[in-house]
Amino acid sequence: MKIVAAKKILKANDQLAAENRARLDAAGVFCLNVVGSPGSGKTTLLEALFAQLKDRLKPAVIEGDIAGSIDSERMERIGVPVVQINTEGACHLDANMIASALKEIELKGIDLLAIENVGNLVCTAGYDLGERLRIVVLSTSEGDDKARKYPAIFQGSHAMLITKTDLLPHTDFDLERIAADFKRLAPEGAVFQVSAVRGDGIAEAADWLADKCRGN
Ligand SMILES: Nc1nc2c(ncn2[C@@H]2O[C@H](COP(=O)(O)OP(=O)(O)OP(=O)(O)O)[C@@H](O)[C@H]2O)c(=O)[nH]1
Ligand SMILES: [Mg+2]
Repeated sequence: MKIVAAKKILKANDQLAAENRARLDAAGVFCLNVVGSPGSGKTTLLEALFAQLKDRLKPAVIEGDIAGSIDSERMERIGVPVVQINTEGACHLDANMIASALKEIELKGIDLLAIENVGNLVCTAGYDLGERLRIVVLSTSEGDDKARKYPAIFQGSHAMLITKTDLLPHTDFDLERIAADFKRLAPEGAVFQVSAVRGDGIAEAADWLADKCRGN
């Protein structure tokens, strides 16, 4: 019985996600779902990408957190329109939450809607939000075995952004190992190596994202 119920929830989520996607497509808004562990660098990466893209794209953000509005305040500080979702314990966003948040966003004039999911490599994998693209953020301090241990989240992602490359000299993180594991799980997936604090690799990742927004 429980398995059937879980399937029903996911089916209902898929339906709502399709509606979100249709709504965003109709408004000409490209939607990006950013997933990764707590502290992997998702917000810092978005800040760096938005700075790089400021003359090319007008972004908005939905921030998903269990509690608080720290990341939304960061977005407000850089002038990006933002809606905060507090999941109050849930370890992932779902399409219904996004549908509610969309009611609070003026989509006119927005090119890119980035959704920063709740920091989690497990639960976020099962929920389509209505995005066109999903990127998984993995920092060099988390270990290069994560694609083997949490394959689902890597499998469904269009790109893996390896963050905090400035810390590489202080870790045993093997870039080749994680890239090979990701390629096995997502053969078409792109891989970027970035340091958001130093700016390394941000231009390449931003160009790729801008291309995707243009439908390339
Ligand atoms: N050295 C280094 N630190 C970074 C980099 N990117 C982010 N950080 C630091 O990592 C910590 C977490 O960064 P956030 O961007 O808040 O991480 P997050 O994934 O958004 O975290 P949650 O939203 O809590 O899941 C902060 O102290 C950042 O300054 C980087 O490229 N290099
Ligand atoms: Mg964050």
